[in-house]
Amino acid sequence: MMYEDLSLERFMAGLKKRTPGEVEFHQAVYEVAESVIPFILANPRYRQAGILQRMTEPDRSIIFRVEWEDDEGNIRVNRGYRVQFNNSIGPYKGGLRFHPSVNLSILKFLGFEQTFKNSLTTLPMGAGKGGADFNPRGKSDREVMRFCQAFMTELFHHIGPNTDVPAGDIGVGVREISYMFGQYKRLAQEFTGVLTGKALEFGGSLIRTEATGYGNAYFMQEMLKHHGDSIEGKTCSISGSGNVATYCAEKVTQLGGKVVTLSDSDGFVHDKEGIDPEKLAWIIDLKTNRRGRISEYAEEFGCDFHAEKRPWGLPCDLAFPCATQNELDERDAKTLVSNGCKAVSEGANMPSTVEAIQVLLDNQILYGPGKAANAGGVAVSGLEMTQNSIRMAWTEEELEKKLVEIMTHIHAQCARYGQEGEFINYVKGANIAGFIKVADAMLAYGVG
Ligand code: NDP
Ligand code: 2IT
Repeated sequence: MMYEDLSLERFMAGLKKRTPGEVEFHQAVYEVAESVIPFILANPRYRQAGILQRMTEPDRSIIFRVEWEDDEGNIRVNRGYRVQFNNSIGPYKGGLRFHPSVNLSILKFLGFEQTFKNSLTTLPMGAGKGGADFNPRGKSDREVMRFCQAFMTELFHHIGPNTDVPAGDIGVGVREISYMFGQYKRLAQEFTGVLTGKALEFGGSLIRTEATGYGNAYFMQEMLKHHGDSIEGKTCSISGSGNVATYCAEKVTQLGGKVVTLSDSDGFVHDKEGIDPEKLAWIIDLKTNRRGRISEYAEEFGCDFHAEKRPWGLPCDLAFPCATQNELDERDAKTLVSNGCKAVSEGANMPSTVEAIQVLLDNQILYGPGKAANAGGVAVSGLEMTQNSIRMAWTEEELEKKLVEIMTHIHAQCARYGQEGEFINYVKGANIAGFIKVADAMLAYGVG
């Protein structure tokens, strides 16, 4: 494609031709291209340098075999990945996902989103994403350990504290990071902060576990504050019951909201009384230690469980999708709007479909896209890297203050580039603000 021909339709047609079948990747690029192409056309230096074409091709994608032995002595084979997307503004940085659905398209969408998210944090982090089609569900600790070690035995060759710094994502929490860090340390024969989300005993940062969920609640608070409102007294629906969802629930409750739902891939619980801190502690224990199902909450606390359903059909003031991609579709968005929902803040990556986003924007719902609203997690990962480099650990108060400052700053950047009359289009704002820093660095480096 000639750069003078840059239009959304032609750009997407070219991308789809080069990456057939990568539907999640196409979706993530479309959402960015829609807002960034008009900006590029207004700023010809980006167009002439082919920046968007270059940004949508990862620096490299590494795919490898992971072989391990289960508790019965069977040899098992999985596929491991690391997509190193863009290191223009810092080492590749982004999570590892262990889930049976993992494929190249999903990791490319996540790595692409990470480029803009990491740029928005203002910290010096490039973008990457990786993982495996390994399903941790039902596996023993020893099986998870053997898998993590086998995975790291190959990943080891491709990462390093100044090269690529992975962290957690779906199916990868502190247990998995610890096994992988241990294996990296054995192979490298040195102690370096090559992963973030580590346990506190060996270089982890306070607040990292909580950061994505807390950051998402703070982003919602900031959107509401900017429009003369607050979380106080609001009925809140949250999906997911993992790392992001549970700490989002914790902070939303602290900020005065009433959380009435959480979910997992089997369905959602509806607790009309609100999920208070005591009940939430029970859920965190259920999910991180006992590794049970959210339906057990309904049995324990006597509330409703809706099997195979998502929480968006219930009336709520605020919605926080915190489970996975494409978990909120056009119909869900219409239901939220007709039930009077005021704002949606995404803890998950790309939880809303393109059609759902359009419904929310058309109805002037305050809509915080994941790359802005969930950036608190990777931001505190960046702060973990800093603490590892200076060999110091900051206090919880210092870190939470920095997290709040970063989320407030991200909101301000979105407002700066997304203001449309009275309305703030946070999608446009996040995409353009995230784009500029990376694009300018790429321009400065020249081509080659
Ligand atoms: P966890 O593995 O801790 O929790 C994931 C939750 O989402 C679980 O409740 C899980 O249910 C549910 N879920 C996962 N896949 C599906 C699916 N296909 N359908 C329905 N429910 C599903 O992951 P996180 O909380 O870390 O991640 C959640 C989201 O947040 C992801 O989109 C991730 O990319 C994003 N994110 C995470 C960050 C982090 O720091 N961890 C940072 C920024 C974004 P079940 O147990 O039944 O599978
Ligand atoms: O999607 C994400 O931003 C993450 N999973 C966190 C990445 C990180 O490096 O902390």
